Amino acid sequence: MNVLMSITDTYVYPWYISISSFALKHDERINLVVQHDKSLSVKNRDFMKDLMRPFQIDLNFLEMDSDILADLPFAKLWHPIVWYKIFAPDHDVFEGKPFLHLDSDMLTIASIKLDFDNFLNSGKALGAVVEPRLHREFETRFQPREKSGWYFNAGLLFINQQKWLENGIGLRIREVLSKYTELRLDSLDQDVLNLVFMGDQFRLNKFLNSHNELLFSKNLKNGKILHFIWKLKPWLFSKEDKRILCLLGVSKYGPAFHKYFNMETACLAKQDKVLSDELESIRLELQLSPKYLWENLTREFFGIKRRLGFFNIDFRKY
Ligand SMILES: [Mn+2]
Repeated sequence: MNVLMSITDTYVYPWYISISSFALKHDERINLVVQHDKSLSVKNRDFMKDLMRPFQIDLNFLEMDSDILADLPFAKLWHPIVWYKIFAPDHDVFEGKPFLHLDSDMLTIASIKLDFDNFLNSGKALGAVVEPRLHREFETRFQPREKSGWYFNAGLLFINQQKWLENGIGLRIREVLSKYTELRLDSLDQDVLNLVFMGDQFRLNKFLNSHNELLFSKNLKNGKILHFIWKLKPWLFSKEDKRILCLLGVSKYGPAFHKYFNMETACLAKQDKVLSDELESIRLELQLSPKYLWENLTREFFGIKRRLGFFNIDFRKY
């Protein structure tokens, strides 16, 4: 299984949760490539290698050159890491073999078997999960072709690199990035991909990318991979974030969310001191088995209170 992820220094911690939970729930050996630039230090790269030792993961790094954005003024307004995943297939990442792209804000909560066969047989360059929340909005904003149609979330993607190159997707991405000057602030790369594909993508099982916003719907019961979309990331919660969440009207998720996540967990990605203390504790725990790591650390990272459980998901089983 070939997996691609992109991160910066501030995402080492959630990245670890994402890939370790994925590895523990997926029994094939993982060939992992992490895309990064200068925003991921050598020290952290070494640390990530240490973290991966207990797992069936071969970790390699692909340092991206931010010059790929040089002729795209709009793209340069955001951190280059936003765009790296959409330019990845233009690099020889996995010797032309199909691969999975995984965001670093995803938690694999049930056993998964990722079957690429149907996707490859479809002849499509991209496989993704529908994003119903934004679909209607996308239609009005970008007026895609009549017949086409469904907006996808770009957190988990199947990529057929050969088809991607054959169809000149990289060039079309550049065209879109030159044409549009204003995209949704929180869905930049996702909007670009949707504009390029316009519905011409393979539809993956929705449970492979269950949004945390659906935490309280039936979907999560069958969810396999939970995606902490937008700002609803437990490791980013600070008092200010909570205030913003309320202002933006997503507070309806608040009370139930509070019940399962400890909202007082320090903002780990933002507070270096806390982050380094936590990382040090992981180092110590590394002497223990992956099962132990999952059993103890993952739960704690997400602030899930043991006594409360997590709907029908029994963390003790993992
Ligand atoms: Mn994400």
